[in-house]
Amino acid sequence: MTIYSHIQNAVNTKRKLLAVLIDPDKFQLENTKQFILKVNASIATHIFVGGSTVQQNATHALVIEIKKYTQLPIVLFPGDVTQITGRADALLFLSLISGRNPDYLIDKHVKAVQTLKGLNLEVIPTGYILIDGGQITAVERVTKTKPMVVSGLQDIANTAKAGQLLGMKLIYLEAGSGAKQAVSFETIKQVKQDVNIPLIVGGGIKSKIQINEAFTAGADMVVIGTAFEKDETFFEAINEVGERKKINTSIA
Ligand code: 1GP
Repeated sequence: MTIYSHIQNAVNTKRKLLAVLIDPDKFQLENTKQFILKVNASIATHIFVGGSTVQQNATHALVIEIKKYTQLPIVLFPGDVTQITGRADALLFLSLISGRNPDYLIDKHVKAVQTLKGLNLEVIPTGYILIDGGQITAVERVTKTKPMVVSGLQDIANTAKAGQLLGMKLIYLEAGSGAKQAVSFETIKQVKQDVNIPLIVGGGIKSKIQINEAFTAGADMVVIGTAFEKDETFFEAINEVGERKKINTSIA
């Protein structure tokens, strides 16, 4: 079974998913074992690897190291073509549909094709929507696109719907790593109402209350990076969010 069908399956059976995001640029390779053992013992269901700017080969080396210690699916969340490695299980093929920069709408994807040839990597087309999180984040800086304004609820939902109609398999609502304000309850709710593909939400989520709020609003998967980077005791805190219901991670 593919990573995507596992996600769909979780959505259909109303199981919520949680991804721990590891940015190779901010992570010490020698900490991998102790960090991943904490991930394994938590309610996390996926490991995402990626960042806005990552040194060449750092992602590949990190994914190999992570794989030694976990059965959880490793999904690439790349800021750039150089972050693609066949050692991961899947790739979020992100098109930044909230922006109008052709580089992040299609050009990076064209450049990725040569790298993807011959790799046994599940590619999941994902509509990536940057929403104002109260400060300028790395995504905005690197992609040179403006985030969507929080007040434009219907615009955000229409953007997500357009992504679905273009054939994208996931929608990712992103407030930006370390955002002051996470994606709002109303935004998640509106998008969930208008699209019927799995919905990922990330950026600035750093408490159990916020995780539950995102899930209640309609997020199928929540992504958290900074909160774990800053304080690994957060792993224990989130375990009270819900019972661990691990999805079957075998890949057909
Ligand atoms: C960023 O959505 C992710 O791309 C996670 O954000 O680092 O704020 O958890 P945080």
